[in-house]
Amino acid sequence: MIIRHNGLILAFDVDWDTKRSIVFLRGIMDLIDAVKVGWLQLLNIGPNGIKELTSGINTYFLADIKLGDIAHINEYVIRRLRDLGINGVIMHAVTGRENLNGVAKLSRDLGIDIFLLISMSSGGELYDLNLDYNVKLGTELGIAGFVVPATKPNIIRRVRSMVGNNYQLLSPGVGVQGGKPGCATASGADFEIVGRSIINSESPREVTLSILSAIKDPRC
Ligand code: FNU
Repeated sequence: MIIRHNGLILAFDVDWDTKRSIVFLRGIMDLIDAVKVGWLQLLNIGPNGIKELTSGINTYFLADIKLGDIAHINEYVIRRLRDLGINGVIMHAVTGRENLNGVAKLSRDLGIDIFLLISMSSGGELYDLNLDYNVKLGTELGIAGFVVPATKPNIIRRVRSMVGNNYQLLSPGVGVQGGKPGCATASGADFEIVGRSIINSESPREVTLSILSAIKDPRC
């Protein structure tokens, strides 16, 4: 479970080296509840670099590799990510129960949270056609929560109404992709995930603060 102080997760989509990454993160760590890393880090600083980040910054690290393979590969990846200091992982729902069952159990045993991707901020029409099925699948697997798009507030509301308060809903698509800051949490998400609006800004701290005020006092 991600502890909610501010309701904001940073999508840390950068190809920077670990030193620059750590300096940047230290500048806004008090404003965000988790750091989402993924392919950019894996392909640039690699697993050792990720380990340096998770050791250097005291926060919740969410790996967004949208994992979606057969069971034994999924399980290998989860174990490796755990060794790298990762706390939670985003997985595709589309691979289905047989590929997710074992990994869901393994993750609980290892203390890793699984967040199931069940609707995408752009496209993803096959997901949206099967929303109820995938939500039910997630609740039966015993995962930590779901990824739901800020660009589709009706879907956030629908998923929240289906799962109650027992699951955390993480919502990307805020800012550059069109979601208005504050409106995903106002629709029922626990966290908004924001990347480029913060990272590419001249003053990341100010932008982050303005997103936090929108989350606190949404105008949707
Ligand atoms: P930003 N992301 C997304 N849509 O954008 N994990 C999804 O449906 C999804 C995601 C991630 O637009 C995306 O990979 F499931 O710069 C990126 O890291 O704010 C982040 O959310 C959005 O970044």
